[in-house]
Amino acid sequence: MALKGVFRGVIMGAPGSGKGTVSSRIAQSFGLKHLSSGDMLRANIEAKTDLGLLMKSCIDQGQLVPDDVISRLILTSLRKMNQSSWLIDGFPRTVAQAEALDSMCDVDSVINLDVPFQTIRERLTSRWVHLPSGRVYNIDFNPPKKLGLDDVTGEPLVQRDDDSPETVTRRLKDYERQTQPVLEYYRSKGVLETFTGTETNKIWPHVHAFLSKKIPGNQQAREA
Ligand code: G5P
Ligand code: MG
Repeated sequence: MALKGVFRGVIMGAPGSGKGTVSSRIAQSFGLKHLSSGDMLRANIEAKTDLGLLMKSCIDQGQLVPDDVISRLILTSLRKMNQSSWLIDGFPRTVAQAEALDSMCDVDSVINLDVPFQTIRERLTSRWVHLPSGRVYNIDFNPPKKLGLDDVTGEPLVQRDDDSPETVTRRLKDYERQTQPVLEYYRSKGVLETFTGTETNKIWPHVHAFLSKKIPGNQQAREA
């Protein structure tokens, strides 16, 4: 059910298309809460929770975790945010997950980042992440101030186990097979908005302009 004054968004796109990068800009500009399914799973692995231990090999190999596991994790977090505006990154990734989300609430907009696979392959080999916060760097695009260290905490950055070239190939194939039908699902509901390009800095002003029209006026949008 739609809630007046509250924005509920999803950001989609192939692995490495820039969902995390664009989400943090959206969260900063529009004051939305950002929920990343991948960051939540990696936080569980890092904390060695039962869920993390169970899902680690699946994630490292670039396979999707079971629909019921991820749906429970995300919907539980969303319920705690009841009156807030939010943006989910990385969920839903199958039609079954989209239906689970629909059973809880309507989504106002789905932003789809459409980036060529060759561009993605090049990006992911030079991605470095700060696991506790989910902050993402790239040696060419947005390097950390000090090589190998997080800008905010100074803690070490790591490369994700699922960013090896073979695993990236598998993730891109799975995306085509399992996640592209979700785009169709949202297109048929009239909430899908696609942004195509090879550079986040060129895509971002269009995303900003689009959301400025969609997000209720009580959230002050900062300049793109
Ligand atoms: P995740 O964590 O959701 P993916 O595979 O969907 O992982 P990923 O890899 O996190 O997505 P992204 O967030 O789309 O990519 O991209 P990003 O990190 O912002 O950008 C990628 C790199 O490019 C970064 O280094 C960034 O700095 C750089 N970059 C950005 N823009 C530019 C640019 O313009 N130019 C250049 N040169 N570089 C740029 O999911 C991980 C795993 O968790 C499980 C699955 O196992 C999944 O594989 N999982 C789920 N399983 C089932 N269902 C779900 N819903 C699941 N969600 C997660
Ligand atoms: Mg991400």
